[in-house]
Parts: sequence; C-alpha cells; structure tokens
Amino acid sequence: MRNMRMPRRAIGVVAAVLLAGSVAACGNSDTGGEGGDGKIVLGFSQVGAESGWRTANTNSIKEAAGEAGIELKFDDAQQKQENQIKAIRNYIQQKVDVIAFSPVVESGWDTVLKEAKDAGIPVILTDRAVDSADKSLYKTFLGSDFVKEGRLSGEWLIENKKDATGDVNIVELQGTTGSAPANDRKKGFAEAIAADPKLKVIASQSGDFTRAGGKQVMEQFLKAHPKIDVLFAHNDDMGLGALEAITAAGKVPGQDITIITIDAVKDGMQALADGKFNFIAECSPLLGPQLMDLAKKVHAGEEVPARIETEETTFTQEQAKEALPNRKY
Ligand code: GYE
Repeated sequence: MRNMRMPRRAIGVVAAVLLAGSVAACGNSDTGGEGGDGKIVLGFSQVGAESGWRTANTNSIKEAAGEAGIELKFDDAQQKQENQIKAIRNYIQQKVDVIAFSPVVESGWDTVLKEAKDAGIPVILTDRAVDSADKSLYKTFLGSDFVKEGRLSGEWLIENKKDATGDVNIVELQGTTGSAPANDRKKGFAEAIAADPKLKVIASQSGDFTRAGGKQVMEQFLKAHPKIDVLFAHNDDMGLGALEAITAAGKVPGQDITIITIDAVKDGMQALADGKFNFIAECSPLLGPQLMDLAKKVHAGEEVPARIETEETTFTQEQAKEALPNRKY
C-alpha cells in the first residue's frame, strides 16, 4: 500500500539502492569495505570549491552517489595537494572499497598511489589527470580533453580575427599552476593560434581558476598593456572576475576586448548571452553518474576502459541565448 503512494521516481531510487546494496554485499566481504549496510564505500578527494564548475561537479558526485546507493566519503582539499594526499591516506586507513580523486596538479602522486595499490584499493581519476608513468597505479581516467578545449578556442579566434589588420594582442588567464587543465588548455590554444602569426600572446599568468584571481591579474594586465584585443581565460570564473577589471578600466567587454572562456556554467553562459563574452568551449562537470558506474565496476573486478572522455560542445553568443533557459548549472 505504502509503495503505491510513492512517486515513480522515488520507487526507482529505492530499487536502485536495493540493487546496488545487494551487489555491494557480495563485494564487501572480500575487500574489507566498511559500509555497515553492505554498501560500496567510495572515498572521494575533491580539489576545492574554486569555481562554479567545481560546485556543479561536487553536486553531481554527491547526488549520483545517493542515487547509486554508494556510501560517499567526501573531502574538500581547498586546492592543496598535501590535503589531497592526507585524505587519500585516510581513505586507505579506513579501508574504503574504492578511492576517486580529482588531482589538483599533475605531478607528485606516485607514492600515495602506490600505497593505495599495495592496499588493494582501486583508484579512479576524475576530471584531471596525473603524469605518473606507471599507468597501473589507477584504473581509469574519466574527464574532458583539455587540449581540445584550448584548440577549439584558438580555432574560433583565428576565424573571428581573420580580417583584422596588424597584430592581435592576446592576454591569457591560466588556471591553477601545474594543473592538467591549465597545462593542456594553454597548449591547445597555442598550437591553434600558431597558424596565424598576427595572433600574439603578450601576457600569460595564473588566476588560479577563481573570480578574485581573474580580476586581480586582469587589472595588472590592463595597467601593463595599453592595447589588449583578446582575453583567453581558462575558465568562466576568471573571465567573470576579469569583466569587473575591464569595465573599471573604461573598456567594453565583448567589444573592445574579445573574451573567450572555458566551462559554460550558467553565469558564464549568461555573460555570453549578454554579449560580454564572445565564445565558450564547454567542459562538463556532470561526472557523477559515470563515476558511480565505474566505482561499481572496478569494485566488482570488471575491466574498464583506461580513458573515458566527456562529450562536449562550444557556444557562440546566439547559441548561449538558446541554451541558457535549460542550463541546469
Ligand atoms: O574548468 C575550472 C575548475 O578541472 C575542468 O577546474 C576542471 C577545471 C574547470 O576550477 O573551472
């Protein structure tokens, strides 16, 4: 009787939880996972809460864990590698079933990954990659192709400036120093714009993927360089922070300075639809459901692909106007 009054979605969720619970029950006995009710225990170390992208990513992971019936242990590392290493060591000590993390920077993970491997706990990389030569230290890497995002941004710029005469001066706001998206987006963009010698990056500095960082570095750029034609920001948030600096300097964003960003979170899409940004290469933060699916598979000892790439698109101002009403994050 009670079931009949439940909304359909709720029944689905209950069924999924029960199913996941029973799968986990078989696995837990041999791995020592501590989900008292037989659930798979996933320890997740998040980078931080630096951007709108990150907030959407965290929400996606928490929501998907609930829906998949996975017990999630979540830690926010506040953009510090040492905090992530500490969190991973805690998860190893707690004998979680699976560890997943989004590495703040690319280097310096081998030791802790080896510790997880020795403890028999599978590791999944989400969102950002590590540069470890030993690929057996993790099961898979789920996330975007950041080089491609940079390249698509550069290719759009070439087309947009094809009739410009004289040098086109570009300033670049890089993401967190040493992070995969900062390294790769810079690389992809540089490779693409190399095809047109009038496109010149005159300044490039990290704004740490935050609005405050974007604003502060853009202020410095504007002071140091009287002629800035283009801003390439490695994420929406830094672009949004830069808007304040540009307006304060008496320039019109989107007109005096062409602005390209990456992510396509709601605030970025709004700026694009309003004509303040000119182009966004999308990077999807909605990795939760795929991550839970992978956690179940690696826990069950199933083979998974070594690399799973997120599907993405790009947006012009017109496309942003169309997409904005349905943008969830
Ligand atoms: O683009 C940025 C965030 O790693 C893809 O991190 C992610 C990046 C994203 O802070 O907004």
